[in-house]
Amino acid sequence: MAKPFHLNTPLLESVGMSKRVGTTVYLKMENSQPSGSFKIRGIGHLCQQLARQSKGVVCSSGGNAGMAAAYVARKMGVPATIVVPSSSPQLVVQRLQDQGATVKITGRVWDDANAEALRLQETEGLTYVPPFDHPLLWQGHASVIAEVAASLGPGVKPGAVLVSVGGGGLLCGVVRGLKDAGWTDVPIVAMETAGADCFNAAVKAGRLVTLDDITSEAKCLGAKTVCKKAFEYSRCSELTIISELVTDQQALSAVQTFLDEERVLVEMACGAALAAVYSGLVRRLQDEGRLPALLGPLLVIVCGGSSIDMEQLTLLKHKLQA
Ligand code: PLV
Repeated sequence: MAKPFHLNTPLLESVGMSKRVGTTVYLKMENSQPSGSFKIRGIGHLCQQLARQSKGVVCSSGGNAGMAAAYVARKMGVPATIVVPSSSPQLVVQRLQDQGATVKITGRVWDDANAEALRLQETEGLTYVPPFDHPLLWQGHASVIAEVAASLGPGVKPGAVLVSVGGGGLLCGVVRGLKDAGWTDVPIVAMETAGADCFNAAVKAGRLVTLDDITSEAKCLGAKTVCKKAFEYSRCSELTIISELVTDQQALSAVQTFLDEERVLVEMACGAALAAVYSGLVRRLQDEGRLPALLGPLLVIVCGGSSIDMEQLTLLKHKLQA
């Protein structure tokens, strides 16, 4: 098999988070991937399988899937077109262009950009790279859990895993990884922000739900419909997937605390998962008996994200904390 594009990222113990939760918290630092997020795992794998002979790839993205596709395409010597909605900040457009990609801005939300990417696949004969809904992506993302298992060593198993959910690709990859490791009894806490909550809406309704709009500032969680596989996993009796929401303010506040305590800047999509610790949600789930009171090590997938810098952080602070 070809050498993967992703790195084996550090697994760090967080003293600050461990103190809050009362058990050891491990951070899987996907922010340190070359493209700035976990997305490169799945997208690198998918492109190695599907884009070798391609005349070009086209990816619809809130930003980070695009960053991964642009990076991988550049390394493979294939042109990349990334379609983003107008809600993606200018800084990510610039970063995509710096990776050598052609950027097209279409529509207001990711679903609009995706329609355009699918059109370009047809009219231009480009290889379509989906951001979250493909078995090859999930297979690639599963490597994150395999690495954690190798880092923790035999006999150590997480008590729970914290992940952010946008379209559900990371969630599906984590489930696959847990299955491969023989860890299907490990509960997953699936985090979204209110206003970008297509997974939570589906879990509550007992069917796939398409949101009217994305009103959260966590734009990279902004798919209107979660992928079918993620929904199916939520109903699978072998798995425990707890779907929870935080507010934009909680996600942003988590981004700031994480920057202060861990010295790492991530975007709000990632802040949604971090907020489960900082807002006391994990403690509440333990009090409610939905997570064990005596919890084994908590694994937080620090999914990362490139749509953030100090200017964007200040802007979000003014917008959300006014
Ligand atoms: N972002 C996708 C989908 O956007 C994208 O195009 O970049 N954390 C970060 C930093 C992300 O960028 C994403 C997805 C997620 C978490 C959620 O991953 P998913 O979509 O696989 O559930 C609309």
